[in-house]
This record gives sequence, structure tokens and C-alpha cells, in this order.
Amino acid sequence: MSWHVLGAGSLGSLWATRLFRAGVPVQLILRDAQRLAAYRQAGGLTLVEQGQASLYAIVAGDLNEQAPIERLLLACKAYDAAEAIAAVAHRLTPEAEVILLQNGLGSQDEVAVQLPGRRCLPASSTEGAFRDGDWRVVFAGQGHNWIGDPLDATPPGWLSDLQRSHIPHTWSPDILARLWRKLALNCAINPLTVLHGCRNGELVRHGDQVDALCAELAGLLHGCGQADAARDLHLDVWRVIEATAANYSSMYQDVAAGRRTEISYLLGYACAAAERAALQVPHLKVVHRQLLEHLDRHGLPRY
Ligand code: NAD
Ligand code: KPL
Repeated sequence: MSWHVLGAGSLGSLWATRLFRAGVPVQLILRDAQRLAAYRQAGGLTLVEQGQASLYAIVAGDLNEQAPIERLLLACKAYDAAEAIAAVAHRLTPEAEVILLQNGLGSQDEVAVQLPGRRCLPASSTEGAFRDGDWRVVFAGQGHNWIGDPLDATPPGWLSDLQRSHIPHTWSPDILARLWRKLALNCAINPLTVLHGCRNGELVRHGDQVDALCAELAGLLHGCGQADAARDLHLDVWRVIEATAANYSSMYQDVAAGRRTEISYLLGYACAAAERAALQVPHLKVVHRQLLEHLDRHGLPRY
């Protein structure tokens, strides 16, 4: 059974190249005939690891193809997920499984609602990768992937493909708790790094703000039935700030590069969830408003 990877960007390419070199059948789904021609011209995907570049001639098709899909890795940004799945939903077999590699929350539901009866498995990744050219991905940070199914705790058989491909992973029946926890970490750190224009570690100078956000986020997690994800959140946020002190957050990097952010699936999602649960989150709301104004000033989308 072949893997299909939709979204040949940083993480999609990182997964596809590792599956391919382990001999696991995999193919890419590119946007259109033009992208497919450019890919074929390049001869495949290049993975750069520890300065060493390797080219992998992975089979690719485009969104116009009609062949059935049994296992799909959806590896686009959260804001592209709904549209991307709509373009291939008719190709998914009734037993198809879809792994959702989006950060934040909200996009998983936007996808699942389009795929009644299909198994949707959200994933949360701390691996780091970026593109340093067309069809080239740099493996920038060792990390881990947690994969689960909120509706069914049975691990899928294809986890052995990940094992064989040395894609570090853990089967996580509590995947929603993991996604909430990561969302909370991202909400406590990323927006402030954008607003203060600083590295993660420099947030020690804005400790009161970080602490206030942590308190509201912990309350939000409790209010949304995610007590486990709230445990020691405050300590974890400071641990991450210290461990990544020299780094710029992903949101900082997106804004600096003039790229659209995933704000609607992070801070936007958190504020909307608080509203639904009738929880007071004044600090989160202020930071959300300030971040939207910041995006406006930089000509970037608010969603
Ligand atoms: P990316 O922008 O590098 O790649 C996404 C790819 O999807 C792009 O190539 C884009 O063209 C493609 N795409 C979007 N819509 C498409 C469509 N309809 N048809 C075909 N292709 C389509 O993004 P990324 O960095 O790989 O991030 C993916 C997700 O993983 C995000 O939610 C991100 O927050 C998360 N994440 C990324 C990293 C990282 O280091 N890059 C780490 C952890 C989590
Ligand atoms: O995931 C992150 C990001 O930059 O997106 C960390 C390092 C946890 C900061 O929130």
C-alpha cells in the first residue's frame, strides 16, 4: 500500500524522503501540471542532513490525477488543510486513513468533517525542517512525532513503516491533549516574540506577561476538559523558553519572512474557545488584538 504525501514542503518532504529511502512505497501529490514539470526537471526531492545533500527520485503526480488513495499524509499549513483535502477527498477509498500534520487546533476538524467514515489521525511534531530552495529540504532539528486517533485507540499497522524509516514517533491515544498542550506553549511564547521582536530567551524581560498568559491558558485548558494538558504548563513554558533561548519562534520567523502565520489556529483558536466556554481571558485577548494589528501593519493576513 502506497503512502501519498500532499504538501511537498518542509515536513512533507522530510517524511517522504525518509519513507522512500527505507523502501516504503510513497508518492507526492503536487498542486498542478506546472509544479509537476518543475519537480521532474529537478529529478526528485533533495534532503540535506548535517550538510550532506541526497537526491531521492520519488514518484509524483498532481491534483488532476484520479488514482485511489489509501493512506494520505496531509502536510500543508493549517490554513490550507481544508482546501487541500477537498481537492483529493473523492480519491480516498472508503478505508482510507489520513494523517494530519498541522500545528495548532481547528484544521483537524475542518478536514474530518469533509471525510465522514474515514480515519483521521492528527499528529504533533517537534521535528524541525526548512526549505533552502525549490524541492530541497534541510533537516534542521531532531524531534519527535506523536500520532493518535481521538475516536479509536487502536494503533494502525503502518506505524511499522515509520519505524523502518527512522521517523521517530509515539502512538498517542491522548493526541488531543498533546495538541492542546503544544497550542498553549505556542500561544504563551510565539505572539510575544513577534510583538517584542525578540528571541525566545529574551522573554525573561517580559516575565509578567508570560506568567499572565500561562495562567489564562491553564484556565482555558481546564475549561475545555483538558486538565492533563494544563498540568505544570507554567513550568513547561519557562523550560521551553530556556531550552530554545537562542531561537526565534516559528511565528516570529513567518512574520519576518513576510509569510502568512497560523494565528487563526493558535491564538485565534484559543480566544474563540474561551468565548465558547464563557471564560475571561483578558491578557490573551489583548495580545491577540495587538498581534492582529501587527500583522495589519506588515500587510499580512489576519487569519
Ligand atoms: P510548508 O509551507 O513548508 O509546506 C506546505 C506545503 O504544502 C507547501 O509546499 C505548499 O505549496 C503545499 N500545499 C498547500 N496547499 C496545497 C494544495 N492544495 N495542493 C498541493 N500542495 C499544497 O509547511 P511546513 O513547514 O511543512 O508545515 C506544515 C505544518 O507542520 C504546519 O502546520 C507547521 O506549523 C507544522 N510544523 C512545521 C515544522 C517545521 O519545522 N517546518 C515543525 C513542526 C510543525
Ligand atoms: O514550537 C515552537 C515554535 O516556535 O513554534 C516553540 C519552540 C515551542 C516556541 O513556541
